[in-house]
Amino acid sequence: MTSPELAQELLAIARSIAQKAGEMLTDRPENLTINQKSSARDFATHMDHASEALIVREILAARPDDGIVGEEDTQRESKSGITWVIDPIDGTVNYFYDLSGWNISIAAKDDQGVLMGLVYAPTVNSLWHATRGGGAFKNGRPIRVNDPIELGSALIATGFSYNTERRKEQAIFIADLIPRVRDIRRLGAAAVDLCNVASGSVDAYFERDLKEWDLAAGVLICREAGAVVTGRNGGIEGEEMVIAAGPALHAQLVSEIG
Ligand code: 2AM
Ligand code: CA
Repeated sequence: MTSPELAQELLAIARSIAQKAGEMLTDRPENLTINQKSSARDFATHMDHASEALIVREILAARPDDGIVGEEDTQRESKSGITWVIDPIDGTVNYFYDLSGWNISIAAKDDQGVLMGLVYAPTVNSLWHATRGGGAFKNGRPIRVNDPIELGSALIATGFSYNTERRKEQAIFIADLIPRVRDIRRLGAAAVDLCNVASGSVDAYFERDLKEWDLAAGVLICREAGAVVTGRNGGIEGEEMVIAAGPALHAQLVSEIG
């Protein structure tokens, strides 16, 4: 099977799983049990765990030899060369408060990187997907990043770290940036922030301290939509910052943030 064929097969599996997880999560229980992680702002609900269990069960039913990395502790070695990278709820704080934008992020990677990425956000009726070399789509329609955009007319999404010291630095940085851009958005779900760059609903996004499962699907979707996505130093792997925008604005942001 060629890579594009395999990517389409993985996409079909991801789409069906995301739909099932989306239905389960949309049917919100009255009470959510929380387990706190690094701070009061970093927690998982029992629905994060239930969603991950559903996604893992469905992936293994379809492709038992694939590896899986999931935020809520799934770690399976791949025997097939394909590894899935999943965030069962991205934007858990939004989910907890019943705010829109939380999403299910599902990516699959091979030895050359991410081959397929899908982000499903039922509360905003949006499903973004991309395959490597195959373009990016929102609800089945091709999407393109906004470019060229000047810093002064840019709508920029960002997020704040769970780490208290880092939040203070970020607040100071934002105070300096706000007067020089169109406006700032803090929507609360990294994968949707990236997808919003891809489909032109914001002009750029930057955030620190994200993990592989926050980024895997959204970064491919952004790049396939023509965005440049890097850290401060030009890469992503191992970098603590992600900056996503059309080429012109990306270059301006790298010099601002760097
Ligand atoms: P989560 O909901 O899966 O935890 C909030 O700014 C966004 O960033 C959410 O998508 C959140 O994902 C993600 N995030 C992941 N790691 C983070 C961290 N260390 N600090 C802040 N946000 C983080
Ligand atoms: Ca999560």
